[in-house]
Amino acid sequence: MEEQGYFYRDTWAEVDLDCISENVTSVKKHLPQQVSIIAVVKANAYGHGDVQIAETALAAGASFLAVAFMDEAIALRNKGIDAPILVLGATRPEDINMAAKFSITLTVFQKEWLEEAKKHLTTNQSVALHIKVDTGMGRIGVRSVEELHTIHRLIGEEKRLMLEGAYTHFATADELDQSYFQQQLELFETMIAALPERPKYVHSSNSAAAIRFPKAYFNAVRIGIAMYGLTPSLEMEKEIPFPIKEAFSLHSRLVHVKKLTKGDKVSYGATYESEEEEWIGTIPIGYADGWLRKLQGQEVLVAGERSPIVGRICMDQCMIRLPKYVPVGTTVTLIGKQEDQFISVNEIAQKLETINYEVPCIIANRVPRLYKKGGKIVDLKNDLLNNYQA
Ligand code: PMH
Repeated sequence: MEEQGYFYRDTWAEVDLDCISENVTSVKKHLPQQVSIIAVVKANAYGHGDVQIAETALAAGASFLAVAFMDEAIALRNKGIDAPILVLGATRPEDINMAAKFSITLTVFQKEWLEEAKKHLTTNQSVALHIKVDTGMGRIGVRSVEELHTIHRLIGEEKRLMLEGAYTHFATADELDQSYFQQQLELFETMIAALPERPKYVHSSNSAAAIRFPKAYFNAVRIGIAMYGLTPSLEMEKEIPFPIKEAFSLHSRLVHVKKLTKGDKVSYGATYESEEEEWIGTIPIGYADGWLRKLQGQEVLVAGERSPIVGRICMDQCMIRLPKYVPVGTTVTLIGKQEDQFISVNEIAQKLETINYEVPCIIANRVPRLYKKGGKIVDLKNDLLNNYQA
């Protein structure tokens, strides 16, 4: 984008910040008062926009943020976020001074990491740490009481290191069969009990566990997908006792409309052939925007009706078969609502044979995100704004 808040192509995503806020509020109401919410805003807030989601979540009652990498935490600091931020993933041990500089909480996941990090510590400032316990996710984390004790001792020996938390992550909290979850929870309880003292924050639950398993609350939960209004899995959809509202929608506009006659072809490979007179529209979104070629055949909404994507999806454009003549400039909704029709993130995920988490994440940065509050787009230059106001 040339200028902040301006863009020159009619393809955009809308993120309804009121939905984010309501989802956080609903989760908060569902939890006992002493349980803090850690809003998971990694990967540009699952593609929704890091700082906008962070600010909204904090205003709605989250007290901590979590990201995957220190780069994401520093980006939030540079955008003015001063709430505590936990880096869930591995940070290079030699970068520990950056964590001190930006007041970023790091994850300790192995004793060797901690030994290395301590060697690199040159700052006078302190660094807060959460110990990650691997109870069965098998990704990163401490796997024995012995290692946990060593880590506790190594932290205790260094005044600039502060043990602030301990956590684990469930592999199957969204599945109906609870046996593996139960096993992980029990192991986590054993590991926490083995610590000489309980750190300030003990947390294990993702959205699914925070919705379903009060016994796994400890005193904080890490909420990602539910905050965005998406279900952790189709399996447990029915178990969500409060409404969650999808915040993400995706739109474009017709840039070209034409009538084809029988036998005319559309797109690479000339694989689509019109069977009769057909109105075909072109929209400026393609696989480089994350609208992947596998979405050929997926329907989009035009003038409140479903229209299929026909022919191969190109890098920056794709074609749709219109129900009738529709003028250039008409809004096409690829994800979201039009009149009484709705294309959910889950519908797109199903077509892509993947999970809903992936969908907003893969919509490229090339697609500008517009933010809605009170049903209106905010933070956009006035002359553009008129174009996008519902
Ligand atoms: N905590 C950790 C450590 C995570 O990795 C995630 C999500 C969350 C909390 C939030 O989970 P939720 O979105 O289900 O609420 N991590 C990932 C992941 O690595 N792949 O998909 C989701």
